[in-house]
Amino acid sequence: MAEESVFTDLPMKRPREDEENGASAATEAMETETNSNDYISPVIPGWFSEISPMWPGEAHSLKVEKILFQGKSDYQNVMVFQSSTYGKVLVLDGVIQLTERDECAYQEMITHLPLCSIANPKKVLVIGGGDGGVLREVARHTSVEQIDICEIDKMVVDVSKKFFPDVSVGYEDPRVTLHIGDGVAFLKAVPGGTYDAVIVDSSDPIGPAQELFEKPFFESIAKALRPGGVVSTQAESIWLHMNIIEDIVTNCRQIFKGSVNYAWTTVPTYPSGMIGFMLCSTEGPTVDFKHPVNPIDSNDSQSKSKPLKFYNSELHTAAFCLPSFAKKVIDSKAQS
Ligand code: SPD
Repeated sequence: MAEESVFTDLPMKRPREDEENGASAATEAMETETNSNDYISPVIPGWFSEISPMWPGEAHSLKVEKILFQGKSDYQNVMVFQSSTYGKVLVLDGVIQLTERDECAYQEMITHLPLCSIANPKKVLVIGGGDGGVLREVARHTSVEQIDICEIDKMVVDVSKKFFPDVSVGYEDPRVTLHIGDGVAFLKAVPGGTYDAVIVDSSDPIGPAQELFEKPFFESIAKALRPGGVVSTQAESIWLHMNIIEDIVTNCRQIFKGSVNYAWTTVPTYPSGMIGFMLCSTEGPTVDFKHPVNPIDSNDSQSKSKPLKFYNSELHTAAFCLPSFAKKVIDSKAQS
């Protein structure tokens, strides 16, 4: 079984109850809109509607069969419900994190895009990703010897282990060590050049994940990576968040002196039906993300775990093809 540790020696992110003027306007707006009825839509009874200032004027809805869990951690509201058509759904602060039906697209792509782009990854760090799905995917790589994960919210880990066994199965891999704590503080304490790959599986940049989208965090990642090491981070939607993506690309271009790329995948239950990833490498051996050198399709690891549902080498290369409106903006930021 995986080891577990709780930091005592690192500064912890302050829980939301302690926030004075620190809560963002966006967070406050969301709480105002959604604090009644625990995110079950007042408009269509029996449906969950995902309402957030991050996608104003729209709200994807899922029909609820049964609410299985509702809790409030030190950091966020946590809910699990059984939906009619997407299986069980994990919701944090009113935002869908995963559904049993389409989680494979996100977890496989955010993991295999970086790990299939370098030969023999050995040490991997996951920031966030408390549900364990990214761990499940990292564990497919037989070259990997050490998998560290730093998740701020223990309730997410516990809830995933109880309600999402096919996702949290990642924790059963003996190479995994779980650290409960603030990913920003964890990374600052990592000795330079430690990891071959860092995967940042965060929620959206309001609430506990806000700092995971800021420049100092990316600087810490670059320091923690070996030369030619790779990072993959959740990088939002080209339909909804071009301003966020522009900032991330600008920061990454300044920090990662290897390559900087935006890739994307379809996820039906995420806002706008898609989500993107920033794939960057540090100075050192060249990483050509668009042409995987470490294919997992033929990897013998699949005989020990369930087959991949979504990722393959063709999708890997296609994920970097962008619609013209996004390509124009991202390429211009990448060159500046
Ligand atoms: N808009 C929601 C983005 C959620 C990204 N993280 C999902 C966690 C799945 N492991």
